[in-house]
Amino acid sequence: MYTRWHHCQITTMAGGRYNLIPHGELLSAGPQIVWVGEAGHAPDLPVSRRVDLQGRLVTPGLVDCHTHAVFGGHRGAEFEQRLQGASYADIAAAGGGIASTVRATRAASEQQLLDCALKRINALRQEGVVALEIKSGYGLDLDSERAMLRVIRRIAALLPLTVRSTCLAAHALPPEYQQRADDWIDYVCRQLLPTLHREGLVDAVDAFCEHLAFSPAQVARVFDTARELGLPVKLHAEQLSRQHGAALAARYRALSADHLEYLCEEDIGLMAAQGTVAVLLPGAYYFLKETQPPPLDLLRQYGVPVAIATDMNPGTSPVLSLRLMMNMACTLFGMTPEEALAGVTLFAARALGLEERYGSLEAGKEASFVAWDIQHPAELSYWLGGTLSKQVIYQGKEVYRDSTL
Ligand code: DI6
Ligand code: FE
Repeated sequence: MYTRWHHCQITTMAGGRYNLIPHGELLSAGPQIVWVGEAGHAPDLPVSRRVDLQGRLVTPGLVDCHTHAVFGGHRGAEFEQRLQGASYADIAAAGGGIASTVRATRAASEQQLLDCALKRINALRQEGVVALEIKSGYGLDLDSERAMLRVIRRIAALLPLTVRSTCLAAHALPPEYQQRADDWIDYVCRQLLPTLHREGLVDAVDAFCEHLAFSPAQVARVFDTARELGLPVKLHAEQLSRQHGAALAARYRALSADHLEYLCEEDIGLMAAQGTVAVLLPGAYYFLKETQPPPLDLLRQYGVPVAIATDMNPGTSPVLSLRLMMNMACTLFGMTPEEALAGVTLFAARALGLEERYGSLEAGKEASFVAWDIQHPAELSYWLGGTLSKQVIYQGKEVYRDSTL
């Protein structure tokens, strides 16, 4: 039996473009889209339910393709220190930074980790997010990484949204391995990753390639292990300095390379050739008061697909709004609102390997979409702060509606 969603404008985002249909209609069967197009042109199918969307603007459900939403504690005090002049690297060198969140995460129970993550993820859900990625990487020992990944699986079971779990054991050196980075990488490759993969907790593997984290050679070992396990990879690359992590990511056919402020043209060419998505994270750029923006014009020139994400994390991007990231991608990086929307739909889905199901409204994909009480899709990047009235449909069912509708 079919559902007919009618009386709406539709922004399909097929091919990463608005493709605005002013008088649109969508047919779904169970969780799937059967047809999208102009009202009055739908195929003749036995419709059992009609939903009047009251002239709202429909977009694909949003996808947040890079978050660290599960962690203990917060780093408000470090924010104060940074405002007084301390740098992110200074704080990390003094035992703060990622290490302080590792302490708080290890000290928290799974239930505590779950409870605070749910609050943050609900903020995203209420903004129209239907799929997201969550990384581990604040446990940094087998039991604590497992706890984080289990919490990620529980979030997926509890909420109506799709969650990809990424193991980021190569995020920072655990306190037990100071000055022994190669030993930690050894342990991650021989023990930690294979074990957590065997337990069914890992969908992808990430690493932090940076002068204050891991070298390209160390990351390559992690990627070799991921390859042996049959897991896709992605990389935090060129965020604070140029390490050519993006080239490494492309060579391993990574789903994405993320951050990329210090990315060079040669590596952009490699990403383009391998289909690696560039994930830009304007929240971290803003919060760290970075002054070097990612090379957007070159990414465009080479035809690299660009996604936008929150990077929701306690240290560099305590961001609870994906729409705010769309705005910042426009104001800080020079993206167009159409590119920003493609960045949180089609290309974000591609960065998670979920493009078959999410990212655009086309027959065969999931009926997971948002009906916004706005007139034009550029408004999604334009309005700052607050909420936009909307209803969120996930796999053919309404899962959220603002009381203001
Ligand atoms: N890059 C980031 O921006 C975050 N992790 C990463 O690899 C920072 C995480 C933190 O400071 O807690
Ligand atoms: Fe990150």
